Amino acid sequence: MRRIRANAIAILTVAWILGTFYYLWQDNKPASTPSSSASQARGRSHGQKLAPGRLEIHRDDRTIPLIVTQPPRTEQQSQLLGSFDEKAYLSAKQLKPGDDPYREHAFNLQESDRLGSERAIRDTRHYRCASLTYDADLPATSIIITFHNEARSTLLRTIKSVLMRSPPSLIQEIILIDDFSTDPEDCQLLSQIPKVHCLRNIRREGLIRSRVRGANTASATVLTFLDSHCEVNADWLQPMIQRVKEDHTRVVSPIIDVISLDNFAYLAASADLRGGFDWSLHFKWEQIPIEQKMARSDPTQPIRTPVIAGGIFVMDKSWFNHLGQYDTHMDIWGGENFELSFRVWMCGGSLEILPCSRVGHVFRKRHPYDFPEGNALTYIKNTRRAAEVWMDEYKQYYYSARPSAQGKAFGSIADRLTLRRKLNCKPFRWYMENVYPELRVPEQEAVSSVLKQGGLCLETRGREGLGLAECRGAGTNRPQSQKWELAEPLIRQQDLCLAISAFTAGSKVRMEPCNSKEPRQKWKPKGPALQHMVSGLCLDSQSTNGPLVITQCRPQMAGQSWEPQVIA
Ligand code: UD2
Ligand code: MN
Repeated sequence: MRRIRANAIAILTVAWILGTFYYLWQDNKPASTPSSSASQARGRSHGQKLAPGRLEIHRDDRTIPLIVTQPPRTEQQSQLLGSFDEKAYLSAKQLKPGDDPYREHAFNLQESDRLGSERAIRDTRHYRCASLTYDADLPATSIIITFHNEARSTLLRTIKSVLMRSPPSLIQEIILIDDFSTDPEDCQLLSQIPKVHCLRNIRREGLIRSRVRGANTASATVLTFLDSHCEVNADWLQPMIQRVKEDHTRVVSPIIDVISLDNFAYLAASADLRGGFDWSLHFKWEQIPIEQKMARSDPTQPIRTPVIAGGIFVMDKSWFNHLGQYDTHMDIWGGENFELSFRVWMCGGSLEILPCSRVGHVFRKRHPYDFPEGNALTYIKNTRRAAEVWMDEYKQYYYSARPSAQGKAFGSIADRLTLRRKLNCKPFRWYMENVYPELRVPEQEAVSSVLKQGGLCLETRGREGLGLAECRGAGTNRPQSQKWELAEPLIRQQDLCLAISAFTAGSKVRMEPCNSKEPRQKWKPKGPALQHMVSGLCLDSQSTNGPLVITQCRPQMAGQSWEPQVIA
């Protein structure tokens, strides 16, 4: 009896060990079959086990549901693709053994090909997004995808992800613009897929003119632009069309998730970012300003953005046309996102990023294609056009940040200036003040002057003191104590600035460490006088020997008359 029991325990133990080994072996099996979505998801999810359906992971005190989007079943698949022979399309272009998988597309082509045309990706939205509802009668959209020598596997995955993860009724058509790729079949063959149309440029136009061509043939009332190496995520389209339906002047973007250019893992991007730029017109992602972040109680709310990245957005077609589409004198790539963003904001619209819409994109480190006029010159031409048409007096900062742009050809902008006038757009100053106040205006280049009153000069005495004294030296030989920089609103001498001691008439004026945010240090010219901006009182020498004070402005009085004279 005892022996039987011992044997039974031994058999159960062995079975348990074998079972465990089998389970672990299954779990570590590489994702080799592209159609096996469960193993795909597992392979790319950094150790979290994902399977189609709803799972939950527990992190700290929060429960985060993970919804893995389902690939369609085979019969759905054949309906989606019509007569298109996917296998033949993909296998006609294969990486040859020994080829550098990064050479042609600046991403790992081998990995992209291996993934096949569909895969499950993680639903990267905030969990609250899944419970939002949208109007049942949303308008359909035309999807516009322009490409130049895109890899077949990434292009097809872009299209299939749209067909798989959008309500069919919202997809009016998918318009591909083949921007004179080497092989016309890359595009032509795809038009066998229902709803997919292919337009081929007879010469290289660049993405800007190609998108305009696509938009001009679109039959839906809403346009959706995508790059040719994207994967759209669950419910990506409804939030964007909803916002545009509610207000046609909104131009909306998804959060752009990252598809790794090395292993094609689908990675969630931060939901706290918006689009920004520096004065050289270089796009960057930046944190939402802290006050806005604090005010966001609902993570599903749209994020206002000063600019969009450019590739992925939804816009009402008649609004796109009304606002002048794109500047079609821009070539190949770059700058069009600034031009569009400035125009939308300044001419009565708005730009936003919708956190409940997610689209993955393969971000690359270099352009895989050539620029007929050279990369740098093209970027300068395009951004110069944007700066010249839209940035008013602020364009000087663009030129200081990008000195090489000066003197470079950028063509005629007469038509775009006419458009700006016709649309009655606001000045760039308005954009700076209302849309992007966080963009710091560079400090004015300091010019040294003397501040003369009659034959006397304003000078510093000791660390804090001030007074009038005979002007000494000439030109650059002036003593340091009589040299002033008028860097509005500051009046500075090295690191010290002219400041009032109190806001009332008669208060003394002295020197203190500069701080451009300090109200006591802010001045502006008022005729020949220097007015303190906050108190409204003017710098007054009263008598040549007395202390400097602020008094009621009477610019015609000798004691308030300051004549700045630039030192050569
Ligand atoms: C970003 C945008 C891109 C565009 C660009 C600035 C995203 C995700 N991408 O650069 O859409 O706004 O900034 O101009 O926001 N293409 C052509 N013809 C050409 C060159 C490119 O059709 O001569 C296609 C290309 O195949 C791709 C799209 O235009 O589908 C954008 O080009 P990209 O992917 O090289 O640009 P990207 O993502 O670096
Ligand atoms: Mn791209």
